[in-house]
Amino acid sequence: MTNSTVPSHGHTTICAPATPQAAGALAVIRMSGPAALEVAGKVFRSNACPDLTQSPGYRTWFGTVYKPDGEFLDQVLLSVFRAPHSYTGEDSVEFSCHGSPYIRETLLRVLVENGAVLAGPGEFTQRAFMNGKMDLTQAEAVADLIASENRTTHKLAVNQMRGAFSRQLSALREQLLEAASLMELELDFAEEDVEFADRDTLRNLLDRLLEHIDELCESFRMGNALKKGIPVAIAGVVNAGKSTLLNALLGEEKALVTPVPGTTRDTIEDIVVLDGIPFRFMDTAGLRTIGEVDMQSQEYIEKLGVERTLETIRMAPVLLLVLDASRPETYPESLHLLKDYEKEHIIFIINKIDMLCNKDVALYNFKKALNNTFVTNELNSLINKHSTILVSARDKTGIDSIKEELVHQIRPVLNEHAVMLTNVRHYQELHAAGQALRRVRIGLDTSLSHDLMTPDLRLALHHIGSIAGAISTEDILGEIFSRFCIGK
Ligand SMILES: Nc1nc2c(ncn2[C@@H]2O[C@H](COP(=O)(O)OP(=O)(O)OP(=O)(O)O)[C@@H](O)[C@H]2O)c(=O)[nH]1
Ligand SMILES: [Mg+2]
Repeated sequence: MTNSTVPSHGHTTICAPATPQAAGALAVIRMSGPAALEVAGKVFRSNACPDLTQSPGYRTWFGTVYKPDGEFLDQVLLSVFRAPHSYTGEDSVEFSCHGSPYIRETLLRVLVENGAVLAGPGEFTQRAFMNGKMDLTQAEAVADLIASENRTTHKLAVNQMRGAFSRQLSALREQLLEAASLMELELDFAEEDVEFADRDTLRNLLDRLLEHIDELCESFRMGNALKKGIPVAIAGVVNAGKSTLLNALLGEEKALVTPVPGTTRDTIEDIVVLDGIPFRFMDTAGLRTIGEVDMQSQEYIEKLGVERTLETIRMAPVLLLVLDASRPETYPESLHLLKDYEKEHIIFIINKIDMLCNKDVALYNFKKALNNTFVTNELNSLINKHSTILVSARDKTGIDSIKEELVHQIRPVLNEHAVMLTNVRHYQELHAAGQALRRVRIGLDTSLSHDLMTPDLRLALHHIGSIAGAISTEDILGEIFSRFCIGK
């Protein structure tokens, strides 16, 4: 279904508070729709503007709001926006009133009594989308912008809102259309056995498209992680000082620390923003091998903790592997973890360094354990790629180095992509488009006739079109806009 078949919402005039439902210095109430100026004019009096319906756009008027019984309610500023030069593309007004819950509620009630209806979540933005003020990715970015809590998520939302992703989608769509027209041209003349489209040209075009789509999909791994903070798993053998390290990184005593091995059973986490990047540090249960155990036993609980740890390590893009410098005999067990989990970002933390007189011994033991665990090639890549930091979590030494290293490793990943996918819907559509295109690509290599490949090409176009909302259903729009706050 295309935009035009989705029922227009423009026939009603909607109103809603745009500021939080709490007392404050000021509150903003916005109203949008064909009767916005007429309804506002019924409750607002201003000597400077006796007839609001005649007001030009981009004007702010000072005046008074009266209740239907003629009683004074508040002195307000009223901003006027005329269609199409408003957020929604419709005639709109914004009341800046005093931030009393009573004034806000009463003003809203008066507007409703005069013909406006209360807006649903995201309805202003949905109207902006319907009226062609923005595409769906930009509308979704508005919600992300409102939710952004740090420099990185703010920047991602702003980029998307300004159309960086939309432009990439347009480029993809154009290339897809080019491929489709090349194929359909051949299809038209199929009976005459003429091959118009040069299959090499088509092949190159598809390769470029796939490369672009894959790069965008790849960016989702970090983009998605960024929204809730990039997960950083703190893992290692029991009693290595993982919880102490978490507390030192957070600057608060969040996790329980005791000398008893196996203290942490559940994953404990919190977010720290480092140089504008949110990291979600996750303390885990210490690793230890536990065989078959009785479900009623204490060990069974520990076993569940270890299983949860392994899952946390699996999903986190960054791993802080904590080694206990006072127990070098546990290094092989910790390092063994790296055989099962291939990670781009690992930082080796040699903890409890305060217990050793000679720090070089810690490094020597570590290198020896690495040597014994890995064959040369693996070892070289491990040592070259990942850094080792000597730490005393107890004395809080080396903590800043860990933070610096995290930013140093992650910043380039964030800068690597011109556009970073953060929205699961966009990822799913792009992934599906990529799969369809890959089938076309295989078809080209196996000399499949074009008429068998065009449905997949059309399918890819459909998925790309869905992202920006050129093709959308009411269900999808409902799902997207219901997540917005009221008044946006
Ligand atoms: N000397 C010294 N002791 C430390 C250091 N870090 C942690 N410890 C001690 O080591 C013991 C275990 O610390 P935890 O932080 O609970 O260790 P953990 O790895 O979370 O342990 P589990 O949750 O049981 O796996 C506690 O007695 C800590 O005080 C350190 O840097 N130096
Ligand atoms: Mg612990």
